[in-house]
Amino acid sequence: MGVQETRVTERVVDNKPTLYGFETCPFCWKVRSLLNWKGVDYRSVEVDPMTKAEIRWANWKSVPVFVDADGTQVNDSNAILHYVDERLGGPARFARAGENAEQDRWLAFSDQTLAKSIVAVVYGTFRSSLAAMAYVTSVERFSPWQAFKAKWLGAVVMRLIGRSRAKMFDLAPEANLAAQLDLLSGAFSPDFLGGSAPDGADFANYGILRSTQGLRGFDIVESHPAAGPWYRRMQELSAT
Ligand SMILES: N[C@@H](CCC(=O)N[C@@H](CS)C(=O)NCC(=O)O)C(=O)O
Repeated sequence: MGVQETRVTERVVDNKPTLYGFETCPFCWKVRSLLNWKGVDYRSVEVDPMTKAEIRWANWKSVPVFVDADGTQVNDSNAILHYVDERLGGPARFARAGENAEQDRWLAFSDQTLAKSIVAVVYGTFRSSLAAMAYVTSVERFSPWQAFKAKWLGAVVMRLIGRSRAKMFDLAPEANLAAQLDLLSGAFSPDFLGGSAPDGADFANYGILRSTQGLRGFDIVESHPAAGPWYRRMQELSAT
């Protein structure tokens, strides 16, 4: 987790900071939105979701993996947000881990609560799970046969994961997502979690929600009286 000691300069594309990820990964959207907002010129490498061959070197099993232009490797989305903010795209715009308890709290919320809440909704029925996997397999790097397998098998597996995520919450998935958005938006002060400008937690939570655009549950985000307008503000300023 975090910044790695060994430089991996051979993983840098075009001498630019390089993001290894999946197009549909919620945790990758966190990083993309921050990189865009800070105007960082970066490259993306699309990782094959079945083999993850493109990150076999990384000694880390999930995406995103970030490699700075000097070969510095950073693992885990929240750690990458801090690294990018501290090192790239001009002055730092928000506090580092441990310096702002509120930001730390909402960064953790993005992974521990919001990400799990959206999975419970997106994969809340077999039909929605199949629709999500149809989308995922149409945009990710799959061969036609892999895509077919991943769509149907993935829909079953993800439906089971959706069910297990739903069990983590007292409310039904849709009501739970709305309640989590109530909680999140209660912390806007007034426009963003960070105040009048976004902080790391805004990008973390926005990124998670951004990955649901076009999928089951996105209407709950869009129509939420406070989270909807905040989502649109985040989308506009990050141009994602
Ligand atoms: N805590 C990690 C979670 C990342 C994560 O779960 N990524 C998923 C894609 S959305 C992944 O790579 N899953 C494949 C695997 O874990 O094998 C982060 O924030 O970066």
